[in-house]
Amino acid sequence: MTSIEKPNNLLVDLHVKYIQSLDTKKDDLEYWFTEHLRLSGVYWGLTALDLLKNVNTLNREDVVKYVVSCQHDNGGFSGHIGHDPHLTHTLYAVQILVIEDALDSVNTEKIVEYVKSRQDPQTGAFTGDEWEEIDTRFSYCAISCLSLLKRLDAIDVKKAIEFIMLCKNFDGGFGNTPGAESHAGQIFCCVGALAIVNSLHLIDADLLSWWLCERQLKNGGLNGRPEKLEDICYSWWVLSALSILGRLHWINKEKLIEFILAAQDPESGGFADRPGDMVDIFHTLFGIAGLSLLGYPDLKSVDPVYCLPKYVVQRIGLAEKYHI
Ligand code: GRG
Ligand code: ZN
Repeated sequence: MTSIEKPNNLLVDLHVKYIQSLDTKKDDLEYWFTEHLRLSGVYWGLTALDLLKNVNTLNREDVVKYVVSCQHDNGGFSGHIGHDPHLTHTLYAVQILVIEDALDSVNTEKIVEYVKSRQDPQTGAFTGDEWEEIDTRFSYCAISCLSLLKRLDAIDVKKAIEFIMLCKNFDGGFGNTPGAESHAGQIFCCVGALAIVNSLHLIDADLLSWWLCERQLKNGGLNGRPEKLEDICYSWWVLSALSILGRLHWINKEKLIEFILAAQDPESGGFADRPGDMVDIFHTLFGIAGLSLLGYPDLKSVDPVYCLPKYVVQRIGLAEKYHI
């Protein structure tokens, strides 16, 4: 693609059509290769559609029925029917149900039990599933999920915070486990989780925000750590953290908007990881959510902590409390 062909405005109708088309591609090999990600795809697609003011494009009844079919006896949700439950998919399921205002369609007490069972009482860390991998991603999933269900009382929040703080590095950032390199994805998780449990004071906001705004490259895009390539999804992982820390103005917004818009497919809709690459639904959500954080016109506002439309978070009565 030459620079002349790069889109410079948001192709709303094409994105809606692109997301809608994903539902009907069951003959594609790609559909079966990504079967384990089906529930995530629904979360990414539905959230993107809602931000684009087109939430009704997906049939509510079908969406809710599908989510319900992914719940297991232990309360957790899997990425598709017949797969194993996982904490990440459990959060996505709850997020979808909150968007659709349909939490009453599932057994939420069972979800609480499942999330609680993933916490190690000794360290406060969370495992994603029965394979017991530990990661700050899972701390976020647990805390966000229980906060949406208003059941943070079910876990040891103090211990959960202690584990997250063990993953803090000298550069102000966070890694996936203690001692691991800072990465913007993990930073979103740790800052988001700390925001939910009113512990942003534990972060060195200036130091971390400096590291985050250094992620912007000459082409306007953001990378996830030093010496890495720019990628549209960091428009979410980096910007959400800067937004929670009240320092979104530390990056060049115009250049980033230009970079994000250039990653749209001008023919079939959707966003790629960077201009010229193939689109996918993951980068489509994070391109749109990034633009929403940047105040791009005609988009609903996104909540930087829950990665849900703000009106949805307000509807369930969760106060916006992300102030350092
Ligand atoms: C509700 C938005 C939301 C998230 C749920 C699953 C999760 C919680 C968060 C994931 C955070 C994370 C680790 C994001 C990073 C994803 C990513 C682009 C990984 C690529 O890492 P590398 O090392 O790529 O392959 P780089 O860019 O460093 O080369
Ligand atoms: Zn990416």
